[in-house]
Amino acid sequence: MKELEGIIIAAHGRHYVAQVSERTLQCVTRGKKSDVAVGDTVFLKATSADQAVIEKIGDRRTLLYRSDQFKSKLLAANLTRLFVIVATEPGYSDDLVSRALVAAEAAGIDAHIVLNKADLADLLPKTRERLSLYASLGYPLHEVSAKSEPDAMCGVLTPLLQWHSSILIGQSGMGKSSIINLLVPGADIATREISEVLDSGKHTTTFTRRYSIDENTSIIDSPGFQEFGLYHLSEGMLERAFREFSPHLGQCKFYNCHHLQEPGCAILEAMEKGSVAPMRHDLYRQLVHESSQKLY
Ligand SMILES: Nc1nc2c(ncn2[C@@H]2O[C@H](COP(=O)(O)OP(=O)(O)OP(=O)(O)O)[C@@H](O)[C@H]2O)c(=O)[nH]1
Ligand SMILES: [Mg+2]
Ligand SMILES: [Zn+2]
Repeated sequence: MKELEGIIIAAHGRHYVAQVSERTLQCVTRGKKSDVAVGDTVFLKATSADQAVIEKIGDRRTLLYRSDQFKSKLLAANLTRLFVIVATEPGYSDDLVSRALVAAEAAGIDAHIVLNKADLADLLPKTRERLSLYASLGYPLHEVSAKSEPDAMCGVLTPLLQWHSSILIGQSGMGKSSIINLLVPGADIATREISEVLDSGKHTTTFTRRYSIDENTSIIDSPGFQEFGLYHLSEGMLERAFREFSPHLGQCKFYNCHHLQEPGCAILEAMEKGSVAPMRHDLYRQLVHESSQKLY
């Protein structure tokens, strides 16, 4: 059979769905391979009218992934922009927000933060205050309410999506799917159809799904995460993924400084002076530790 070229639009474990022109095909990889991500360009061999085997993956522009001690898990390929979605309620974890930002930096993906559920007014001042740290680092922060101000929300986000391959990531319940359903009319229906194929169907998102908005614009919904391991990032990658470190890199007394406890460390000095947040440095320390624990 002839080779088909498609794009992976959904992934659930080792099962994938590819879009090939107007058709969607269920795909598997050969053997035990699971190195395919949503957003990948793939070359397929059809095995029936609606099934195919992934023969080859096209070159990737970017690759977003998580990892634990033993293996890495691909989140999406060819992204150019990432939105970390947080909400007034349920509460979000700063550790996870920063991890997502670090992952984006390391992958070369432009990161924004979206504060959803701004309609929950009681919680808004406190949440804004907590998020000011990221804004001070230069991450654009957008305040929206998918529920009470859907048009305003689309007005803020739609221009940011244009010409980009974007993903929404964040913890469960922050409103990622609610936002996507407003940005992509019909997304919920498409999701339900794929849920049947991939065997889920619950309210919470259980698989990663890409929607095409136009030829040059797409957006990916992803399941909420509770952890975001970054064992795959080396120390050298980590120090560059914390953007507030960059003015100080190369200024330490020792050229091979780990920025953990070394005398004359410019990053530690910056933290003492208040220009590096202790919370961010704690995460850096934790990630350096994770990096040293990697077993693959
Ligand atoms: N008050 C309020 N509730 C909202 C808003 N946006 C979404 N919600 C509600 O928040 C809940 C979770 O929304 P989802 O869109 O399913 O959240 P999600 O981030 O996709 O969650 P997972 O798929 O589990 O990761 C739903 O009950 C939504 O109705 C908002 O702007 N304000
Ligand atoms: Mg969801
Ligand atoms: Zn240092």
